[in-house]
Amino acid sequence: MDYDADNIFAKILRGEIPCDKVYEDAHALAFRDINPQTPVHVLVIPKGAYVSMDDFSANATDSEISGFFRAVGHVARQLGVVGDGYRFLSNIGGDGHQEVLHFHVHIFAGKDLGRMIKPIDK
Ligand code: DGP
Repeated sequence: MDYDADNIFAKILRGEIPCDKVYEDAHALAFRDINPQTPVHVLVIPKGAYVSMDDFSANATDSEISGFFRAVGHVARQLGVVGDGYRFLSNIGGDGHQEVLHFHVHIFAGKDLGRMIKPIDK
């Protein structure tokens, strides 16, 4: 799938629309989700143009990958959620219900998050 430079996170990266910024460095930008699902719900996105985790893991440089995942860990520590715990998650494609086609991870925290996913029917 081709990267659409007009996706909403690309616009946030270019400063064309605002965000509630939590952290930024050379590799990543973190900001609060517009529709929080948990008391703490932050999105971390790479600065490069990657559609999804699949695209990022296949095509990003080692520097981009290490810089991005170090930033995710830094954001969690900055948010103060490591002690109680948190979840990070990335939706990919149709079954994953990815809405925004710029790779991002969600950081969910601030409450007991329960089971990871709804178990399949037996
Ligand atoms: P998903 O692609 O399904 O992993 O989730 C996309 C998330 O992005 C969803 O939780 C809502 C959030 N979101 C969508 N548009 C905006 C926006 O303009 N600003 C912010 N801060 N979050 C957004």
